[in-house]
Amino acid sequence: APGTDPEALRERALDALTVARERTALLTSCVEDDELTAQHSPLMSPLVWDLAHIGNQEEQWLWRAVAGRDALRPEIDSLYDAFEHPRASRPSLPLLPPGEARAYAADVRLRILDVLRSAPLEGRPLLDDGFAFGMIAQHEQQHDETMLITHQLRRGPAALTAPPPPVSHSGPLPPEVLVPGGAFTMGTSDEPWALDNERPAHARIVPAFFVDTTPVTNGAYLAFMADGGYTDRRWWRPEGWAQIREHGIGAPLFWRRDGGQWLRRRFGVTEPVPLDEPVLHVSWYEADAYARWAGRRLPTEAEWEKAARHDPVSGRSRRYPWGDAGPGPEHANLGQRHLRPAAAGSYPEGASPLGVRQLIGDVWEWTASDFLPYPGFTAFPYKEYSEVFFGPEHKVLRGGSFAVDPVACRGTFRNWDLPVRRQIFSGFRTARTAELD
Ligand code: AVJ
Ligand code: FE
Repeated sequence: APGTDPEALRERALDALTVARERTALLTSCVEDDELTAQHSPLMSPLVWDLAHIGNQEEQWLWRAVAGRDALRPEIDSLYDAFEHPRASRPSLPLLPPGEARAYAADVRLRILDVLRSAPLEGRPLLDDGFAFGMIAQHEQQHDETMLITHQLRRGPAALTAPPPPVSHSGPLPPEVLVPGGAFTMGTSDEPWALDNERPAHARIVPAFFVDTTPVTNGAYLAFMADGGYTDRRWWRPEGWAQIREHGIGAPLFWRRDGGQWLRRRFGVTEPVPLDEPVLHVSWYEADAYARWAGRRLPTEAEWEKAARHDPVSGRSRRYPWGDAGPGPEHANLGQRHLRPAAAGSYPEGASPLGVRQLIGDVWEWTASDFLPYPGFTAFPYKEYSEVFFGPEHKVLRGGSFAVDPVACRGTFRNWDLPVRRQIFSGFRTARTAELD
């Protein structure tokens, strides 16, 4: 298993925490302080809330739970408790102002670097393999993605820039790939920093199915739109139909029609919608409607994971589609290196054994499945990470977007959201059951 050597683990934890903090610093320093306290969208927290929440979560888990120390600022805990205050109400809370929020997060971090130098990385479930440090690095990176969503919703000139993804297309691809039927191992019991909802490993029988080789592109999605997809009730779940009617939705979020062409706003820049890029900012209802229009369906979560992890030669499940090695820039579009998905068909080196591309990175992929616990699930270390969200109201997303850091991305990683959500970096691919003969 990666990192049984304690010094290597310490190094890995230090690196993960440092990378996360550099990203947090970028996301909270590329705009003026008054923009950190502003409400850019009622869907999101002010950026300064995320910043202090990151520090507070680190204090609660690493300073108090791991190191056993007393609370540094117990009076602020409730301000940064996501369950006490809905996002829309956070701007009116007496939040720490930007300077204090930065100083608080930095103070916690200095203490934690000290804790990390001497903490035993075994002997307690929270410490085994440095889990708590990995969990907190993943937590910070998840909020960094949330802050990037806030940046995308923010009006005004661009605050962030990044080069476009590399062009790595290798010629025409088959539109779909057959994944043979049979059992595979879903979830994990030995990935050191896997979160509670990814555990335990268990056998799943998945009948044969076809899955799209790449995520659905803007060009394909435009064909659905041109065919009246948003005005034909046949394709829509009743709740999805109600949402598009009520809000007058007729295109992915951030799109705007300009004469004969579609434009999109992306991090402060307006540009023509690129036809070969995976569609982004669609709800589960839009993904579901597109799939029905195409005579297909969304893959189940088990199908997605089998496509991403099952090696038909060895019969075992890999950590990533390309193997067990962590993601490099040649494998996947991750880590906010680029502020957009790469063209469909990119990253040939990141393909699965059967040739499915871009399962990791680019866009979060909606699946057909509700967010439910695996058999044998135990909440760890707290019920509010996963358990309180289990149920039919949340749909699972898989694979991670360009905004996900590698530390919070693997073949087993599970994300979830409400089916109406569109501001997240969400896209999808479709599937169909392989008919038996
Ligand atoms: C797993 C992305 C749905 O952002 O709501 C952050 C992650 N949990 N702080 C979220 C999370 C607690 C979570 N998601
Ligand atoms: Fe959080």
